[in-house]
Amino acid sequence: MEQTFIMIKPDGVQRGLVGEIIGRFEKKGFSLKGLKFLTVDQAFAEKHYADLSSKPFFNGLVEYIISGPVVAMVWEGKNVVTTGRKIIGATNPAESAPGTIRGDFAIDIGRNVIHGSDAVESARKEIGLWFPEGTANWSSSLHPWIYE
Ligand code: RTP
Repeated sequence: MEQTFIMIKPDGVQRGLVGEIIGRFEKKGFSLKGLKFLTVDQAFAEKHYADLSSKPFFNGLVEYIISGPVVAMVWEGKNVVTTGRKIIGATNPAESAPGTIRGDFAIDIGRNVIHGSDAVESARKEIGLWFPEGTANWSSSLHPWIYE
């Protein structure tokens, strides 16, 4: 089954949105496969955002991500990468729809609360970076009530 990497950024943690965000993924029916609470250093943040290293906002983005603890998660389910991005909402909260996480809880693009992998291949890379030890191996007994 498909997996995605989701990170609650330092602003989401500081604002007490961890339970709310986990609840949205759980209530949708996705399964939690990995979860850790940690503060990353500059080298790690630069690796995570390596694809954006040429962007003018890169240094500010790295500074923001290392400014406090984050919640790193792996969620699993059918189409979880695409659906996860829909639950999260558009990158710029000015354009994210109400009902999405960013639409409901964020205003500025540089404080947009949460990250979600943008493709199956980047999810695989990000999960490998954040969870080199691997993820939990379990299957929800609710599957027959979520999938036909
Ligand atoms: P994310 O990786 O965090 O899920 O975000 P995304 O794919 O929706 O957006 P991406 O273009 O990959 O940008 C990564 C993060 O960089 C910050 N950003 N700031 N100041 C700016 O113009 C700007 N643009 C992007 C955001 O925190 C964005 O989530």
